[in-house]
Amino acid sequence: MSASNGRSGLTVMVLGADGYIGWPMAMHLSRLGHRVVAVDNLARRRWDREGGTYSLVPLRSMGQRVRRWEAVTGNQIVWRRADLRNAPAVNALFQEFRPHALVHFAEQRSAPFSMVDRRHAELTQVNNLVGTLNLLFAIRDQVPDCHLIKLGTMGEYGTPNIDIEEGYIDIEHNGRRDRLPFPKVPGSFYHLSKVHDSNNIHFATRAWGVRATDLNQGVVYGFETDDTVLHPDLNTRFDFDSIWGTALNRFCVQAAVGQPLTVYGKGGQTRGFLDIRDTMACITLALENPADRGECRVFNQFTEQFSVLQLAELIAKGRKAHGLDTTIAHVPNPRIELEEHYYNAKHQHLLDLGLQPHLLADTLLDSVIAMVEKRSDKVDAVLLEQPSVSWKTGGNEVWDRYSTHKTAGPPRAVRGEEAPQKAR
Ligand code: NAD
Ligand code: USQ
Repeated sequence: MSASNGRSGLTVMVLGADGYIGWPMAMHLSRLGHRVVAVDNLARRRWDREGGTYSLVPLRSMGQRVRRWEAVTGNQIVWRRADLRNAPAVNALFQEFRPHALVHFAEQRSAPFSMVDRRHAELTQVNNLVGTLNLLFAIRDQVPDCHLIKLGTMGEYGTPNIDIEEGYIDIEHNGRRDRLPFPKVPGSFYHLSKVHDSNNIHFATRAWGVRATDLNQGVVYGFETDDTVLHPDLNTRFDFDSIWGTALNRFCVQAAVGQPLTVYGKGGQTRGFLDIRDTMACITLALENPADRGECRVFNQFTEQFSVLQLAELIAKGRKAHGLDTTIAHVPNPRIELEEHYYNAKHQHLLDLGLQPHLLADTLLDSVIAMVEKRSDKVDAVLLEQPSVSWKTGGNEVWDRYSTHKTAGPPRAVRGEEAPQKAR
């Protein structure tokens, strides 16, 4: 790859850089010496306002974050507000920066949000598919050598009763053999959007010779990286509500405020999990070892698999060691998913590239719980405990109580946001 002739100094666009993973990723790559262009349309701050949700850790605006990053480290991150659905804006970004690689986080990523109603399903799939298509066309037309590193999800596979391979499976059928994309049976309109993205990306690699790495990531936990801890202005978001908060992060908050841990149904739902610091490492490995032209490489990006009940029990055991009692509540499952099933997903490719995982440890759980304890007065108990979206009937009375606007309309300005910048 002409572009990646060294381990640093690449121009990398981090798309979705205002998000939970995108912001630490932008700092991580900047620290490694890459020229980072951070792009986001701040949709997520708007979706928070819409649903009455918020990060437990206070967030600075992107402008404040990049200024603080430069003041603390001397490294620059270029910040651009742009919407990936807007093809001219995407093309303008490519013209201005001619990226060697894209790290693409910029999607609507909540399964419950995608199940609120028809409009949210549409918003999710249009946002995610159109954004990714615009990137693929910009690569084809402007920087064909650019490496697309795309965040997919382990949930694309669902929970089949066979081992889950990394992207592809060798099949023998009626005496003939082929290597085909692994069958995918996802469990929400959000997870489906990732499958559709994967198909589009795979097609673009075959049709145009695009180089792509599709990272099927598991559920991420934790909130601190080597960079977020440098200054409170560099914090990333930490969600705890039932729409945006993910299982382990939510259980830590519930433990910290003394509420029961909300295991949905029997709790045998098994998923792949990883520490946010390992997300940084995996994406860096993908960047430094790019896919070939025309290759659609798929890595399963997680380090350990647990059932949600196992996670709850792990936390309860850890709290017991501190003399504290934690209750586990089996609440009615708002989702349609198997609560007991076989699960064995391969995740060898990133280990082969050198990933050294941070396995889930009591110390990590203790540190997350300690952070939450300091902010426990900021936790809204209803958002924490009561699921607000049912897979069968959509947004329920909790959604109705907290949501601020229920019909589609122009985005409202978010306090603390800067005026939209035109992608030049
Ligand atoms: P997040 O919601 O915190 O961040 C996503 C960011 O993308 C937000 O800042 C949002 O404003 C931005 N965005 C959305 N649509 C956009 C658009 N059209 N144009 C520009 N910006 C846009 O999500 P996250 O938790 O940081 O997840 C990042 C990615 O990783 C997502 O694609 C998600 O599907 C994937 N992922 C996340 C997890 C997890 O546990 N958090 C696990 C597996 C995969
Ligand atoms: N769950 C509970 N109790 C809770 C919350 C969740 O039992 O309080 C269960 C869910 O029913 C599900 C499992 O925990 O079986 C995971 O749910 P989650 O909310 O932690 O994660 P999910 O909805 O799958 O989505 C998250 C991210 C998404 C990412 C996905 C990775 O929001 O962006 O794609 O994790 S994966 O699960 O591998 O598809």
